[in-house]
Amino acid sequence: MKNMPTNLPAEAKAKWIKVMEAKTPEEKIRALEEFLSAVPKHKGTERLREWATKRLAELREEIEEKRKKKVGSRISFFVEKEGDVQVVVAGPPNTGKSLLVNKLTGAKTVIADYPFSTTYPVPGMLKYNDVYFQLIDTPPLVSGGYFRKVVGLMRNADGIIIVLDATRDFLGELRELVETLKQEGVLLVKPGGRVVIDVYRTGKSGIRVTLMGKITDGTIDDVRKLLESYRIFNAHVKIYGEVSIDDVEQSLFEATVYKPTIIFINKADLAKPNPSTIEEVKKLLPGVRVLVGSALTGEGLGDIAPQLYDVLEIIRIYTKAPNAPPAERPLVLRRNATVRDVARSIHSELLENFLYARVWGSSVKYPGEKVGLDHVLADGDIVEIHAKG
Ligand SMILES: Nc1nc2c(ncn2[C@@H]2O[C@H](COP(=O)(O)OP(=O)(O)O)[C@@H](O)[C@H]2O)c(=O)[nH]1
Ligand SMILES: [Mg+2]
Repeated sequence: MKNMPTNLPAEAKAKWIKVMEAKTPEEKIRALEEFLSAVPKHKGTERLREWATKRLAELREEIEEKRKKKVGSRISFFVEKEGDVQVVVAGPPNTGKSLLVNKLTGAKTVIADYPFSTTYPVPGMLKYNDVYFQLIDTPPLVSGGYFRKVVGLMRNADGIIIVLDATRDFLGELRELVETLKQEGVLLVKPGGRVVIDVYRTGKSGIRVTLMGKITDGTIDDVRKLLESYRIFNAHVKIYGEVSIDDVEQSLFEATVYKPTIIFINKADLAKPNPSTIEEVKKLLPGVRVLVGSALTGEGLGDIAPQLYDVLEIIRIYTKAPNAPPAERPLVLRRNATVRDVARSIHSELLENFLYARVWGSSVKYPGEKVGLDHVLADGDIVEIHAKG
């Protein structure tokens, strides 16, 4: 998936922003079609055109699934996002995905001792530490069948739990799975260098670049120029690890995504997985959490939520209005979130009229300290925003 956009004409670049800004699949299709028509047909743009065409097909399917859901059909692949974070539970056939989701959330999944018993996604809710995790049970990840649709769900999710079966050759099955997912542009391991770009439709924030690593062949100003060539003028670019200017451009196309992942080796009540095989799993997926347990007996299930909390880098922020108690439900953000992220998630006007914030919690030196938009918050902080008017 590397090196997709190559010397796109200004006209095509300017159309890409419309794709990024599109909110609904319908808007996205229209924008993508327009973008595609502005991309010249030559060798250098072949992968990009292929990718865009595939994406169009996926979006059309998504609309079709949504329509099915509306007319009341149970067999729909569309899952409405609910709760704070969405986690897709996926894996080979018959590993215990449905039983796991059922045990963790109480969702009425279909559990059966034959493969392909699950034919459409079923969501359930898991609460931990005031955070609501929407877990989605899915049909098996095998080629053909529902494969592309499950991958689509994974792409849209915040995280993934891969369920394997300890009684089988789970390492071999995982190897195959990791390879196919990579070909689909879904990475389970955090890449060394990573670019995350949040593009804002409104506001006058300009282009902010947070460097938590290094740009190998350019400067922050080059990043700004690159984005401006795509007519992106309001965005937050976060750079982790070592990246090139080309990597920044690639990240605009979201062709490859990284999804924080947990591996759950299930059915430990039937077979204890070999420690050396577990080591192989860890070698295959460096940094990915590997849990062993049993959906049947409940062993290891209690570790899933805390591990999700950790790999998803979740922090909870409790907002409050002046002279009022903090909100009961936290705002769920990611590590390194700032007061600006809080203001923006409440209301864009709050950001525009921002004066200062007061913060209670571990990110400040004393309770109620006054801070600005760039203050980095910590898990459990209470934030009170003061604005004009
Ligand atoms: N012994 C045992 N059986 C399990 C466990 N988890 C699931 N199963 C059984 O494995 C079969 C497949 O489970 P299911 O949840 O339908 O798997 P899925 O196809 O991955 O959704 C069912 O007969 C389950 O009862 C487990 O931890 N231990
Ligand atoms: Mg199932």
